Amino acid sequence: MTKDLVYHEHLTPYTREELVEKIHTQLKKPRFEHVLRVEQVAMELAKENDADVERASIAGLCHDYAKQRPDADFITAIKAYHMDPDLLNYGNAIWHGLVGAELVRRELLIDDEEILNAIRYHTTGAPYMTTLEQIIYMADYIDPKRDFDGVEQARQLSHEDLPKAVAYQTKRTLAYLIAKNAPVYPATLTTYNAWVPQYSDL
Ligand code: DGI
Ligand code: FE
Ligand code: FE
Repeated sequence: MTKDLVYHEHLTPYTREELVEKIHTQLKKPRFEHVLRVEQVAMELAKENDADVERASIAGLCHDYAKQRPDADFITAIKAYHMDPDLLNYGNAIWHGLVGAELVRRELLIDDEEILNAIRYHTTGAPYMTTLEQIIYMADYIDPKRDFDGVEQARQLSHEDLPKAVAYQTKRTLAYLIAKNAPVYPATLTTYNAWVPQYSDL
């Protein structure tokens, strides 16, 4: 059972129960329940794609760890950890993954670079993503409670052809941002160029 998972010690010193408790203190109920669902979907996708189910569980649980932190925490972290100052031109949507991964590293004592990258890239994607990173990117998007135009197609693709699902989400998200005149973080465009043009039928 997921509840009793004890993670390998090189991934985190905590049991799943302890990690869930720590995340619980950071997130209000709807967001907390979202991360539990994302964990379950991520574990399913990990089994289907021969990826590490433990890493999928940890990354699923931690992907939105920093989502409800005040802006000031992110601004402090960007400066303290000498991150790209261009980040300061964006907001929570971009910070909670890219900067949030640094908070996860320090506060949840997770050192595994693949888990941290999965958290880092879960919103913007990246030109190269491992299977686990693709899984977290998709699991977040297809959370069973999400209901938006295209989500069924995204769910189907996620189980049939993971890289194509990544391309699908990337295209949809960019189109959505453009439609509402939102600023596009440069990594989102880089992800688009790396994943989308190879498909003629998305
Ligand atoms: O944290 P979640 O709500 O579970 O999901 P998420 O981390 O994938 O996305 C958060 C939001 O970020 C979503 O509404 C889309 C938005 N987003 C994705 N890429 C960009 C972006 N927003 C801006 N401004 N620029 C981007 O490049
Ligand atoms: Fe997120
Ligand atoms: Fe999320």
